Amino acid sequence: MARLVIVSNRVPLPSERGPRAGGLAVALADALRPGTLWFGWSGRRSGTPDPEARLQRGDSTTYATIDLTEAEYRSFYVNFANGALWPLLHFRLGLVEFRREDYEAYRGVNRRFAEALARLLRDDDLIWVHDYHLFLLGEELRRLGVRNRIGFFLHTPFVPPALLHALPRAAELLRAMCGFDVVGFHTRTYQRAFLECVREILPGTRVSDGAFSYDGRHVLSIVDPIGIDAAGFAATAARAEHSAETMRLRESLGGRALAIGVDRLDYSKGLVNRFEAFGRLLGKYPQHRRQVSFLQIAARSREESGSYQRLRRELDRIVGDTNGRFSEFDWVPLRYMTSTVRRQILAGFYRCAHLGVVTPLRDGMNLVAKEYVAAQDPTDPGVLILSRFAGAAEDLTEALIVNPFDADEIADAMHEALAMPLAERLRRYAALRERVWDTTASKYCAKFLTYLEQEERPVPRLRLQVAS
Ligand code: GDG
Repeated sequence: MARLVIVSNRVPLPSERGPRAGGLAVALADALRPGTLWFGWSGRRSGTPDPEARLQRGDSTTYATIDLTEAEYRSFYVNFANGALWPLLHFRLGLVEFRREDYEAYRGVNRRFAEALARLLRDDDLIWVHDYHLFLLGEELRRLGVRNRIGFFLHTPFVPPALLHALPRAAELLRAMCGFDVVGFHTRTYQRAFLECVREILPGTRVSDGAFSYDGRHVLSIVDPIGIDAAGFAATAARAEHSAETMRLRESLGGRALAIGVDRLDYSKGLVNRFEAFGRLLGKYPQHRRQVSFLQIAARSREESGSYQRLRRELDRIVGDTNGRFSEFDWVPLRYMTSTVRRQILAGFYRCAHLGVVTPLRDGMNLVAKEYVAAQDPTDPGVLILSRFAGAAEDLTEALIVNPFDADEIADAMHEALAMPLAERLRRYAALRERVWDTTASKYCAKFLTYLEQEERPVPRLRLQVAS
C-alpha cells in the first residue's frame, strides 16, 4: 500500500497538550494508515526558519513541520488566508481585505511548503492536501517535478463566479488548482460552484461528469461529505452522561431545559444572531423565562485579527444586554464561555441539552451538528436547530432548518423545539441518526483515497459514482 502524505496548514503534533477547537484532526484520525507522514506548519514563528522540516514520530504517524517567519505568519496566514480567502469563501465580501503583497507571501509560503515537502517524498506517495491555505501547493509541487497523485480537499464552501471574480488573483488561483488530480468538496452545491468558476474563468475548458482538462492536466472534482466517528462519539457521550462535569451542569440547571451551542468564535458561525434569537424567544414567549438556559461554548480563535476582535466585543455586549434584561437573582439565561472544553466533557454536555443550536451564516459542513445528533439519548433525544447555510443541512433535513439571518425564525424554532412531543423527537432523531451514521469520518477518508488511488484519467471508470 502506498504511503499517505497529509498536508495541512497546522499539524496536530502529539507534543501539543490541551483540547483544540477544529474538526480536521478528529476527522482524519481514520485515514492515518501506519506509516503516514503529516506535513505542515509547526505553529511556531522564528527569525530564520530551517528550510528542512523537523520530524517528530507519533504512534503510527510521522509529523514533519516547518516554522514560519513573523512576516510570513502575518501576510500569509493572518492577512491573506484568514483576512481575504476565509471571508470570501464564506460569502462575506465586505470583510475581504486584499493586498497584493499578502498574496505574494501566500504564494511564497505555498512554495516553501512544496520545497520542504518535496525533499521527503517517495515516488509512490499519495499526497492529500487540505484547505484554503494551500490552494497553490499542487502547482508548486508540479513545478518542482513532483509527479505523484495529489488530492485536495476544501473544508469551507466554494463560491460561485460572481463572488470569486472579486478576488484579484482568482484566475491564477483556479489555474493553480489544476495541479491537483482530485479536488473534493463537502456538497454538490460547492462542487457546482467550482465547476462554474472553471467554465467561466478558465477559457476553453470542457467539463464532463465533474472532470475537466486544462493545460494538459486532468482534474476530477468529487463530493465527499466529512463526518464523525458516530458510534465512537455516541459511546463517549453515553459514558460522559455520568461524569462529574455533566452532573455539575445538570445540578446547576435545577431541572430547567438546556440549549447548547458549540463553535469556534468566528463571524461565520452566526453567534450574534443566535443570541439575538434567544433574547427574542424570552421576550416573545415569556413562558420560557426561568425554564431554559442557553450554554454557548465559543472557543477563542484567530484573536490577532481585527474582525474577530470586533466580533468578540459585539458578543460581550449582546450577552450582557440579554442577561441584564432577563436574569433573575437565581437564574442567568445565557451562559457564555470562550475557553475550550475537553471533547469527552463536550459529549456529555451535548447529551444533556434539549436543543442543539447550530446557526452559522455559512459553513462548509459543521461537525457540531453531527456530534450533537450522535450524542443524544436514543430514548429521549433532543432537537437539532440547523442553519440552511451549513453544508450539513444538505443531509440533515429532519432538523428544524432555519434561516440564520432571521432571528425571529430561530426564536420560533427554539419555541417549537422546547414544546416538541417525544414521538416527533424520536421520528426526527431516527432519520438524523441514519444520516450521521451513514457519512462517517472513515467513509469520508476511504472515499477520498479511493479516488486518489485511481491511476491516470479516472473519469470513465468512476463516471456513475461521480454523477450520484
Ligand atoms: C472547518 C469548517 C467543517 C469546538 N469547540 C470545542 C471543540 N470544538 C470542536 C467541535 C468540532 C470542531 O471543533 C469544529 O468543527 P466544525 O465543523 O463545527 O467547524 P470548523 O472548526 O470551522 O471546521 C467546517 C470542518 O472544517 C471539517 O471539514 O465542518 O465547516 O469551517 O469537532 O466539537 N472541541 C473541544 N473543545 C471545545 O471547546 N474539545
